[in-house]
Amino acid sequence: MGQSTPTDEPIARDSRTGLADRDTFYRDVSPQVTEANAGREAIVLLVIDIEGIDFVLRTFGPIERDFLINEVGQRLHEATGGDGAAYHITQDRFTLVLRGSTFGQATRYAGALVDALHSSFEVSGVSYHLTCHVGISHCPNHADSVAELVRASVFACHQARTSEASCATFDRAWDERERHRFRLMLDLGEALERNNEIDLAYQPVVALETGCCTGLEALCRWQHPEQGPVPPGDFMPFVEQTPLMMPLTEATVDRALDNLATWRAKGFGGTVAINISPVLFRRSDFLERLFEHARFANVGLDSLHFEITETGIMDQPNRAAHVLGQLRDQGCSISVDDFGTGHSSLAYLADLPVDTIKIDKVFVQNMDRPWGAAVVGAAATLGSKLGLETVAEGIEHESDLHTCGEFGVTYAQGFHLARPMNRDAVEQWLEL
Ligand code: G
Ligand code: MN
Repeated sequence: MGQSTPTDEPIARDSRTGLADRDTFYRDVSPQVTEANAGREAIVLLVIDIEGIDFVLRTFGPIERDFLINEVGQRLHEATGGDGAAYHITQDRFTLVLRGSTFGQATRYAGALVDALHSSFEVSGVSYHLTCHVGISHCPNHADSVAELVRASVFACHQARTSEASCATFDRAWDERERHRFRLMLDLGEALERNNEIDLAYQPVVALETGCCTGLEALCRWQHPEQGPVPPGDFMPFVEQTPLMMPLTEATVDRALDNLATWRAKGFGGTVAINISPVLFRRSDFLERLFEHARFANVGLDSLHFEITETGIMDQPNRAAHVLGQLRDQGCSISVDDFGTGHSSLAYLADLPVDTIKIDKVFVQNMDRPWGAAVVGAAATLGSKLGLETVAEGIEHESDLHTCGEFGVTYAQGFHLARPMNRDAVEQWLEL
């Protein structure tokens, strides 16, 4: 008695919840992690992320927010029945530490916590529902430090949110995938600065009636110095979420226009098509920068074609219509890419400033089935009624050309006609 050891120190309480605070959490859990690492008592960390607290702060104010947090803390405390130690570590985040627990017990606790927070809260006389996600991780299985254990459980919360589940256990493979993507994005930033790893492949588009090539679609290829070729599907969806989308598009436009200028000088009369991500429509300088790049190239803007996915257009139809209209005013032509796979309002298509519909390959490759034939036929008819041209993508057999011709499709693209090719191979293919 009288001798003060760390565990005798007064526990810092969060004045809003009555639960122990973040400093106490780290102080308590550090020795438990050391024990677990030494092969003694394992621990499980549950992180509970609450959504909706900030809404209460901005709608009702800080007093109501604190009242709500206090209620949440009380429910968590009651739900654990004193078996685990609950802490309040940030405004929207609580933790529960379970000692010697198995995953099965942890999952049951997580379920109990979710249930406890499920029923509504009274805030200023209003009945209010919160959403929560619980992430679970284990020491020593998933982490060997408190910081790493917190990271693992927070990551598991993200897994739960992404998969629309209320709770999830840390998944190392998922974590590795996200880290890999993150490293790829860092590498892509450097690759764009070095300007020697991103190359373009070109895939011809051919007029069905004449068999002549009227355009080339530029497709990005990334030759990673260590990993070799990275398929576009492995990096494009993630680039869209970063500021790298604009420099990547600018590099593509520069390269494509530079190549096209050479081919035009040798007698090629077609266009070059660039796939544009609709996230760029939100940049106020998008068009200005694009036109600036085109001015430096030795070809007119009417030789530039842009492809935008149906989903990309329909996610922000007014903005898309505005940007596409400006591109068209400058002489560029536009395709709706992957037509048929998105949620398209057909009425909207009639007013959209576009020239061409690219019918998605999933339908073209299933024209021997009633649904494939129905979509290709309907898209061709729709195009012709609206005064739009149609391209059938993914042509892999001679017979597809014939069927598309019968439907009245105007252009075709696919491995049967030509695979995406590098610059030299395209020149040979075009016989320039
Ligand atoms: O969505 P978008 O049209 O931009 O997709 C182009 C992609 O389709 C490219 O990666 C290209 O390699 C691929 N592709 C082009 N032609 C064919 C084809 O005939 N069959 C298949 N399976 N893929 C193709
Ligand atoms: Mn495309």
